[in-house]
Amino acid sequence: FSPDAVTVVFVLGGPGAGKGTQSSNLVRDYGFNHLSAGDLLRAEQVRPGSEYGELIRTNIREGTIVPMEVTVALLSNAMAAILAEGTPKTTPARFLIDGFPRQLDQAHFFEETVCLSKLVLFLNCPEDIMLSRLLKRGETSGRDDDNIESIRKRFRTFEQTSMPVVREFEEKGKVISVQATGSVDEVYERIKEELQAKGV
Ligand code: UP5
Ligand code: MG
Repeated sequence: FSPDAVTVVFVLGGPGAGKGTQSSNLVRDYGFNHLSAGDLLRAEQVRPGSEYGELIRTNIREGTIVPMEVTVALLSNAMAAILAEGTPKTTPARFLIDGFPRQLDQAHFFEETVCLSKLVLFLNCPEDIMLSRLLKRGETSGRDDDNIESIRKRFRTFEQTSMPVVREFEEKGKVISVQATGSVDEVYERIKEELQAKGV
């Protein structure tokens, strides 16, 4: 597909910051299509015949990052499928890409081979709050990485590997940073205010 056909907003933030939750709000109110890199990887992990199942499983459990070729292919295929349906709610079609890019080389590779991002929504949340959200979700989520060992590893990867991505986009003036503490509604109000200020 042509880069002109799409507007991409990356949604970044630590594990449990609320990327998926707030993306759902934005889909409802702004006509975005939501693509969660983690959800796409989890679906690929269990897809019969996938050659990446074991690779994805191990990386998710260890909180490390799946090789970017796998993730970028899943994302661009998902975008192409939505465009091929021919029913985007807006022109250009708006995509929220949640939980990607998590490493500098992924950001560069995506923007060189798929399209440039317009904005980055960064959900800024302290670890203690993310930890309690994830432990609570872990009681029912069935996610392999919602346990204390994996959560600690995810936090480390986020700080060491993913925060540099946020900083690089910040230097380019693309980041909307929102405090992700408080209730879901409070966070969403802050997001809407910031988007309005940016003319989205
Ligand atoms: N919740 C949300 N907001 C709340 C609020 N304001 N107040 C109270 N509770 C709130 O929310 C987490 C939980 O908190 C939920 O129970 C929610 O109800 C509650 P959610 O919206 O799910 O947060 P999110 O930021 O989406 O958390 P998630 O756990 O999905 O973040 P991760 O970044 O850890 O997970 P992701 O699925 O993106 O990635 C998983 C793994 O996949 C990675 O660790 C990595 O191994 C792999 N991966 C890659 O390798 N490459 C990629 O590009 C992407 C992923
Ligand atoms: Mg998520």
